Amino acid sequence: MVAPSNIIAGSIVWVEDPEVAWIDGEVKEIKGEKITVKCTSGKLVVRKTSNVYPKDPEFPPSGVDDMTKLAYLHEPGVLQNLRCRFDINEIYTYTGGILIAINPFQRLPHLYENRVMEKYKGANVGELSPHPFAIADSAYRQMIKEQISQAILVSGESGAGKTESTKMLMQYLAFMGGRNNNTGERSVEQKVLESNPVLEAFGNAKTVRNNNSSRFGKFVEIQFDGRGRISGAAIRTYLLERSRVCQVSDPERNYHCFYMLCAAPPEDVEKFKVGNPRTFHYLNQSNCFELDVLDDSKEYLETKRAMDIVGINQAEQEAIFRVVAAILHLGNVEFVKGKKTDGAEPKDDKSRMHLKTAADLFMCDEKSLEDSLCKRVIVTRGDRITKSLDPATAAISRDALAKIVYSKLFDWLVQKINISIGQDLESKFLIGVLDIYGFESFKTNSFEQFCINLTNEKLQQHFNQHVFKMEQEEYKKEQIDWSYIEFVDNQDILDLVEKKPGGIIALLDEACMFPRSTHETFAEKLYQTFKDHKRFVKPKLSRTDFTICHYAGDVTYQTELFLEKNKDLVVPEHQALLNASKCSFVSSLFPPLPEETSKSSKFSSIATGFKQQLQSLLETLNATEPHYVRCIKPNNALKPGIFENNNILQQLRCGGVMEAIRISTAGFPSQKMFREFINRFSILAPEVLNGSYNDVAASKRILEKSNLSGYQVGKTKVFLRAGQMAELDARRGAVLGVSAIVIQRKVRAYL
Ligand code: AD9
Ligand code: MG
Repeated sequence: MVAPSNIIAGSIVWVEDPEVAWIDGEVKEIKGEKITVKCTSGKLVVRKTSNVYPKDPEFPPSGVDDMTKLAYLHEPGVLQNLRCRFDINEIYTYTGGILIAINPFQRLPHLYENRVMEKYKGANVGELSPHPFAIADSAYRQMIKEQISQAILVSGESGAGKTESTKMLMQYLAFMGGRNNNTGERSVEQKVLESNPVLEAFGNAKTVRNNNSSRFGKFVEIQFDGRGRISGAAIRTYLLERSRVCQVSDPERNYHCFYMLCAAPPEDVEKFKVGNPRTFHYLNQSNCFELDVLDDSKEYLETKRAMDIVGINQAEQEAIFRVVAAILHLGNVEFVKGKKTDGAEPKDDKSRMHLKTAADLFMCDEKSLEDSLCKRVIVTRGDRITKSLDPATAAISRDALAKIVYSKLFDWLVQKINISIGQDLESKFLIGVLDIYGFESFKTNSFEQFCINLTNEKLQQHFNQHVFKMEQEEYKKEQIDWSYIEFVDNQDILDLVEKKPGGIIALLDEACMFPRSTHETFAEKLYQTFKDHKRFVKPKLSRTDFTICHYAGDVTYQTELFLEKNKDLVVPEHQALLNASKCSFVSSLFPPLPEETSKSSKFSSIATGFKQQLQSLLETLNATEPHYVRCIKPNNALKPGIFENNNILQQLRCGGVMEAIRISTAGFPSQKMFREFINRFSILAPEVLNGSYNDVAASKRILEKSNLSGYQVGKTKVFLRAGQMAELDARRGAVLGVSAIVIQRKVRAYL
């Protein structure tokens, strides 16, 4: 490849740089395929022509609010634009229809005030600065106008700002669709908004990546009546991280609610028999107890207030916190080998005391609690034999009880909120907002990452289908000349994971059903089955890991805990114990099981359940018009003002932003029906309207006269390249004598 004609000696260009991703410099020499560039860092580098990109000499110092307006739309240009904007606290930027949101890691209250919402109400996308309010407004108006349900999909890695963006979207939708009610009763939208602090108290925790990390996925479906008023809502949650309840690594924390309860007013601390969080094993495995940004005692009261609003009454609140406290005490029960038998028993008086407190709080029998932790009943050929567990197994049983109780508690909260808000079964359409974990690739990746990355593959396919396939199909239908742009379809990865029979999940379920399977036999089976699959790799140095080549990069999974984590099993002894609780709340969490399942403790698969949940989510999404918000985390220090180029580029690639940019430049972002086009632009060639005229010929004539190039005329529409609509509008504006700038601004809505 020779140098692009616009690159000559003296040109200012971008070249790749290992540290800052892209650096600018001046071309010193061009020799065949090689270009020598003097970088602004002072370094002289030689690069292949194909890796050198022109830098826009006229680049506006504060960037552009839509990437499609960049004169040179390439990776370094995109990065430079985001950076310029970030430096002046312009954290939102469009890429055609996608909103890119960079986490500022500082409060920017002026961006989210009520008067800002007022401003966005009814404004066209593009008329005002990019903003989640603009996306929510456009979804709302499209719903009303076209009478179709909408979805806003918020994605990004942990700490990128998904939950904060989701809250703004919900706040705006509540503002648009709220009713003025004077009945004194809480409105649907109030309940919807207040569900956030409740779910965050029980489902969020401090992690290394985010001080308020959501450990579950969430889809909030806001239902509207025929007049566009909120009439109901439903919250669906996905896969709460259970292991955190009994296992926390420094410097992370357990779920916020545990610390809140320890910081409650003295009378509550006494009532629930809690105290210093440092005294609880489930909390003191980490040295982090307090957060600078979160006052646990204030949050306790706030959470209770929010619980009031969503319809959780005082008695229920008391039972909920009693269960939270019981879990803390349960965690402090340690086991040793008994003196009389080999079976486990509580280690000492302290452990006995915690066991008693846990039993009191669960309102169940102390001895039964001890037995459910230390013993198992085995039924063989009709005989019931009681077997004692060794201390290590008893500790595992204790943790299993804590996890299942907590996860049932969380599910109860979600269900309660849903009942209290109320569903509108007659609702005409809905707007769904999805806040779900982004792609994860860590040093060690387990079952959770496997499920999270499956989610992302599914959503990526949805995104692909929407942005790419729809676009291309439209071009095909219109029979316009269009060299198809390549995009990586990920159906093969989905097949590898999901196919039934034979996919990874199916093999995992099979392994879980055979008592003699281990993670080694599971891994071996994967290696045999997928040895020729191009998305599956057996890492050279491991006997039990496997690598999946995901759309966003390769991830190696450790199979060690896959089998255990996939089994959604309630130990029958735990079930029986809590079902017998004198507290109706606790016993309702463990309703009696049907005869059959309680006997055989039938295996139920978490991965398969999750796969079905995703399937149903996708079905909902497929019936909606999607909108996308891509959140970006500018640095791993979680600090304001730091913009890490390489890190950000990686996120733009994983989120499909670079691909979307490619199609919008390679393709035709502006499309107009002939009639509309002529109505709008005949002013540029008034002669076309003389006598009887033909739409195609008239449109062609207008375009020819405008001297644009690269556009296409299809069967029913005119297809314009990026920026051409603005160009035509500016000329139209000039003819009309209207300020071209105003017109251009309006035109962005069409891009
Ligand atoms: V996770 O996958 O749940 O771990 P999220 O949800 O992507 O993650 P979150 O919205 O919780 O991230 O944002 C992380 C933190 O960044 C917040 O607690 C805020 O302190 C900060 N943040 C995010 N967005 C904004 C914003 N628009 N303005 C100010 C923000 N601060
Ligand atoms: Mg979150």
